[in-house]
Amino acid sequence: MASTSGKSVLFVCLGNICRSPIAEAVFRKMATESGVVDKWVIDSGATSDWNIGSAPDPRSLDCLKKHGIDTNHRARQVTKEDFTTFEYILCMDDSNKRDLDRKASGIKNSKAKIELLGSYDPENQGVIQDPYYGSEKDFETVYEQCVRCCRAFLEKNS
Ligand code: WE7
Repeated sequence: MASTSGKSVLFVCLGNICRSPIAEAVFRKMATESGVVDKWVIDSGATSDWNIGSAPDPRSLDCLKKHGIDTNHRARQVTKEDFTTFEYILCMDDSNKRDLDRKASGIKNSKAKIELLGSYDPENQGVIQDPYYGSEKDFETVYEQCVRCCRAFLEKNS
C-alpha cells in the first residue's frame, strides 16, 4: 500500500478524465524509464464524483497515444484514506487545491502534501488549465506541462 512503499503520488483534477490521467501516465512512464517505478505508488483521482468508472477522455487518450503512452485508468474520486496514505497529492488548478484543502481539513491524520503539479514547472506555468472545453492543442499543452513538471518532481524525489 501507499503507506509502506516509501514514495507515493496521487495526481488530481476535477473529473479524473482529462488532466490527471495524463499526469499519472506520464509520471509512470518516466519512473519506469528511470528504473524506479517499483519504489512508487502512482495513481490519479477526481475531486468530483461526476465520472466515476469512466475511461479517460478520448482526447487525452489520443494525446497520450501520440506520445507512445497507454493507460487503463478508470476515474475514481479522492477518498479520505488518500490523505493518510499518499505522501503527495498533486493537483492542477486553484479550484482543485481549494477542494482538496477543504477535504483534508476534515480528516484527522491527513499527512499528504497537497501541491499544484505546476509548482514544479521550470517554466513557471503554475496552473494546468482544464482543457475540457478546449482543443487538441490544449491537450498537447497539458501534456507538455505534465512532462516538465513530472520530470522535475521525479528528480527532486530521487
Ligand atoms: C467537466 C470538466 C472536466 C468541466 N471533466 N467535466 Cl459537467 C461536470 C460537472 C461537475 C463535474 C464534472 Cl467532472 C463535470 C464534467 C469533466 N475536465 N470541466 N466539467 C467544467 C469546465 C468549466 C466550467 C464548468 C465545468 C463543469
